[in-house]
Amino acid sequence: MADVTPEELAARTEVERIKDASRYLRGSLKESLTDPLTGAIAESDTQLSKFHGIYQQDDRDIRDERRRQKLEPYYMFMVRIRVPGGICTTEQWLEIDRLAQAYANGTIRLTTRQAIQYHGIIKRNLKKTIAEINGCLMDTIAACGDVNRNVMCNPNPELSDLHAEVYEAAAAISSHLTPRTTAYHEIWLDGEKVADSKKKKKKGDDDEPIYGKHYLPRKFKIGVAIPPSNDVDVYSQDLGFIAIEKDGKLAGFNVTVGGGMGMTHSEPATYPRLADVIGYCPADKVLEVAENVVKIQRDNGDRTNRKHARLKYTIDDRGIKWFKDELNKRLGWKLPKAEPFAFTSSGDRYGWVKGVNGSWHYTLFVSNGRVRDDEDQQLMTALRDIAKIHKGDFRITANQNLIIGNVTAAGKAKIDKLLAKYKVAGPETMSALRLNSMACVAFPTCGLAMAESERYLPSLIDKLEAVMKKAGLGNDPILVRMTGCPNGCARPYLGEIGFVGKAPGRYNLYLGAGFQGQRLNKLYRENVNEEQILTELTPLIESYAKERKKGEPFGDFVIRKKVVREVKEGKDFHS
Ligand code: SRM
Ligand code: SF4
Repeated sequence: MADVTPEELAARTEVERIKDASRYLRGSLKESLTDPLTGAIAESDTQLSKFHGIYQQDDRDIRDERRRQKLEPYYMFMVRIRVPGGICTTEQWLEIDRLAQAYANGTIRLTTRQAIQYHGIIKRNLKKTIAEINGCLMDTIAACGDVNRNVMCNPNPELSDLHAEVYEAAAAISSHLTPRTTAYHEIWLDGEKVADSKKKKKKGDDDEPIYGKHYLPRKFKIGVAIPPSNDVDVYSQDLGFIAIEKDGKLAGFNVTVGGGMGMTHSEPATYPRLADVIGYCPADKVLEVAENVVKIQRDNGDRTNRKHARLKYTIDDRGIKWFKDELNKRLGWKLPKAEPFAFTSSGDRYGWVKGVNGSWHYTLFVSNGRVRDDEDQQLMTALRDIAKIHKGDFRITANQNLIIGNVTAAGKAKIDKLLAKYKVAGPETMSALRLNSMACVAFPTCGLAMAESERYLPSLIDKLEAVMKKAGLGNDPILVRMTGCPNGCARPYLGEIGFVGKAPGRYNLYLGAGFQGQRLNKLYRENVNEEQILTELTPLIESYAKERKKGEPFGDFVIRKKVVREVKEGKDFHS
C-alpha cells in the first residue's frame, strides 16, 4: 500500500478525501448523531455511515409535500444487517422481528445478497437499533461501503456435506475481509465488543492490514456457488468461487473475477460485465486468493471516478492476462487451470426438500423479499410464530426468499399448519414466472430510483401470467428481473426478461440472458410503459410457446430467433 501524496489525493474523488480524513471511518458520526437540529447526519458522514451498514434516505412519497410545507425532507435511515451465507438462528430472527416493529417501518426486507434490511429508522433510534442488532450477535459493519460486502453462498449447508464445507469457507472469507477498525464499536456500542465483534479487537487494529486507511476504491462483492446451482449468480460478483468436489468432498474452487451489474443510462463507458473464470484454487488457499484479489483492486482500482472504480473496469482496462499475472505474482504460485463444472439452474428450488441428515428444509417465496403482514397473508406473524417453535434456523436465499431450515419430521407438520393459519401462499399456488421474478427496493426509500420496482412488479407479473396462460405456458419458468434504475440491484441484466427503470412508469426492456446466469441480456425496447411492454412481449411469448425447441429457455429462444443479438462480453453490451 503506497502512501498518497497531497497532489494525488486532490486528484481523487471527494469520497476518497472523506475516507482519508475519517480516522478509520469515525468522521464526525458521533457528533452527527447527537445534533438535535436536524434529522440528518453531516454530508461527509453520509458516506462514512455506509461502511457501518447505514444509509441516510428520505421518504420520497412525501418529499414534495414536505418541500411545499418548507420542512426538511423526512430523513430516515436504512440499516443493513450482514448475514454471511444468509443463515440466522430463530432467536436472532425473533430479535430482528422485534426491532423491525420497535424502530423501523414494521417490515423486514430480505435482500438480493442474502442480507436483511430495515427501512424508516429515524436518527434518534439509530444507535439503539445497531446496539440491539449486535446484542443478538449480528452486525452491520461492512454491509455497505467501499469494502467487501456480505459474502453470498448457497444457504443450504444441510443438503450435502459439500454444502456444509463450502458454507464454512464462505463464512471464513467474510470474517477474513471484515474491516478491523474499532470505530464501529466506539460509535455504536460505546466501545464494547459484541458480535463479529466475536473477533477480539486489539490496539493497533485500526491499521486495517488488508484495506489500509483508504479502503477500496468502490464496493466489492464475493459469491460462492455450488454447481449445478448458480443461485448466487456467481458471474455477477467481483470475485466468485465455484466449488469443485472430489468424491463428495470439497477439493477447491474455480476462481472468477470481474463481474458487476451497475451502469448509468446513456453512459456507454459504464456497463454490466460477467466475470471470467481464471483458474483453480485448492480449498486451503481460498483466503489467500481472496485477500490478494482484494489487494490488487485496492492498489489498481480507479479512485478518480466512482463510475469507473469497480474491479470489472480495472480488468477491462489492463486485460485479464495482466490480472492473472499480477495475482500469480502476489501469491508466489500459479493458479492451476480451471476444473470442469456445469451449472444447470439459477434461482431457488421451492417447497420441502430433505437434507442429508434427515432433516427438512422449506423454501418459501417471499415477494421481492418484503416480509410483512398484509390483508391477504400475515407472513411476518407466521414467521414469528414459526420462530417460536422451530428448533432449526432461517436462511435467506440469493433471490430474496427464505428457507425454514433444519426441520424435524414432527416440526414439518406444525410449520405447515402455521403457514396455513396465516394464509401464507405456498409455491405450489404460484406460477413459475412469479417464482422466478425478483425486483429491487426502489420507491419510496431508494434515493436513486427513477421508477417503481418492488411495489410494481407483482401487478405486472399478474398481467404477464395471463399472457403466458393464454399462450399455453402455464408453468414454464422465465427469469424476470426488475430494477428502478440501471444500478442493477436485482441483477436485471441477468433476466431473460429484464426491466430497468428510466422514469416514472417507464422502463428499458432487455431480453436474452442465460437461464443459468451465464449470459447478459440485450436492450430490446427503450422507455416503454406497461401497455407497450405487454404489446412487445405478447407476440414473443406466443411464438416461444409455438416454436421453442424441447427444453429451450426463453433467453436462448430470443437469441436463436434473432429478436436480440447475443451479448458475448460486457464491453459489447451497448453495441
Ligand atoms: Fe444495490 C445502491 C439496494 C444489491 C448495485 N443499492 C443501492 C442503494 C443503497 C441506493 C443508494 O446508494 O442510495 C439501494 C438501497 C435501496 C433501499 O431503499 O433499500 C440498494 N442493492 C440494494 C438491495 C437491497 C436490493 C434488493 O432489492 O435486495 C440489495 C442489497 C444487497 C446486500 O444485501 O448487500 C442490493 N446492488 C445490489 C446488487 C446485486 C448483487 O450485489 O448481487 C447490485 C449489482 C451488482 C453490482 O454491484 O455490480 C447492486 N446498488 C448497486 C449500485 C451500482 C454499483 C455500480 O457498480 O455501479 C448502487 C449505486 C452505487 O453504488 O453508486 C447501489
Ligand atoms: Fe435503488 Fe436502483 Fe438499486 Fe433499485 S437498482 S434499489 S432503484 S439503486
